[in-house]
Amino acid sequence: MTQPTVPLEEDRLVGAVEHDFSHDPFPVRGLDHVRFLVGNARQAAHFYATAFGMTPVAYRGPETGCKDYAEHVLRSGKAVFVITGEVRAGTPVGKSVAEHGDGVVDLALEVPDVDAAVRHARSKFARILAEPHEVSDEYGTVRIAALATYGETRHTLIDRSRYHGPFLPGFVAAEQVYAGPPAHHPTRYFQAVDHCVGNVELGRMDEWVGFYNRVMGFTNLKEFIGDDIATEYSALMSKVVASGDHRVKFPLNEPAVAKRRSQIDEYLEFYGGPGVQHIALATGDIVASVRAMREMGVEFLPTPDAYYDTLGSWVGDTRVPLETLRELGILADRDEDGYLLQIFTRPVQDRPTVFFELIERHGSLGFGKGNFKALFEAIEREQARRGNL
Ligand code: TYF
Ligand code: FE
Repeated sequence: MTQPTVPLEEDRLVGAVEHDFSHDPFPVRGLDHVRFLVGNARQAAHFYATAFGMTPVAYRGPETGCKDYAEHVLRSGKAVFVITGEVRAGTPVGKSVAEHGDGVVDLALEVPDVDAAVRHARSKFARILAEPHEVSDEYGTVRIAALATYGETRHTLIDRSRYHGPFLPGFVAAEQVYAGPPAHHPTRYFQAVDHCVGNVELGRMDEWVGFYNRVMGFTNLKEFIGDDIATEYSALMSKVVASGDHRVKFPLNEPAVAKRRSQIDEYLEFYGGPGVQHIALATGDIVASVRAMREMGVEFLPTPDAYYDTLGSWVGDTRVPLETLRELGILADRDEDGYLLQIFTRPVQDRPTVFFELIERHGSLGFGKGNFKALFEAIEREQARRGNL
């Protein structure tokens, strides 16, 4: 089973590569969805529909026989978010939100064989949170299991090859009350999830990299933030693991001891433990996406003018004129494979925890190493604004 030679636009955007799945111990088709637990799912779903231009596609809640929770499913291209909140007191969702605030609790993976994946994970001593089981409704059957990862985060594993409903069994199609983005906006602000970043405790990054190597057969990508960058200006270390064809990429951060308080320590304190730090969204037109999202009230980290005074000399020409990058605060980086454009939002809840990145790749398979200095300085200015530096 090898990839088709003409990749989908969404796959090109996230930098997918050829991969021979027949020797893969834990084949992964891609990220199935990202699940958020929030205090008020109805309002959070409204935010992702309006400010992030996502389309409501499915729902379950008390009206559909799901007594304790409301779950709103939204899509933008291949990216699927599930926004879950409790509808009565005393559920585990409420307990999680009370402790961590709004956050990401599940990076669900689509796999071709749930049983084989769990068998492999078990042989590598992964913690199995749900054994393989089937769930059905009138649209078909899915096979599902779940593995524990850092903190209280999990990876649900889903084989949906025998299912054709709006999302998963039990969900109904969303009522289309939402008008969609204004006519002058792109119909989608992003096409897929590019990567999902986890923050783990001091000294535990390599353990979690090892977990993904062993349990999922993920390989390490070459870009990492080591001691050199950590002590100079960032106070964090980072390594990236990826699935065979790189559709799924998980950078893992840990705090580093440096001159300043680490942004990762700030996260760990305010989230109450390890968890998902940021979700990067792949777009084919970052300028249109940033303009649209800004107009809808999304706040991006400002980049100082001085960054753009030297940018041209090392990044060279990009699709977007330097003046437009400067106007919108978009960062650019180039490596031997090509370049990328990226920008980061402020945290999207009151706690300084989860935020988003928009990324437009042109060949580069990196994560913006050339921007780490400018980016981390911007994050530290925000940390100082919050009084947490
Ligand atoms: O995902 C990445 O590696 C980049 C850079 O706290 C980055 O987006 C790394 C750590 C961090 C913020 C951004
Ligand atoms: Fe990132």
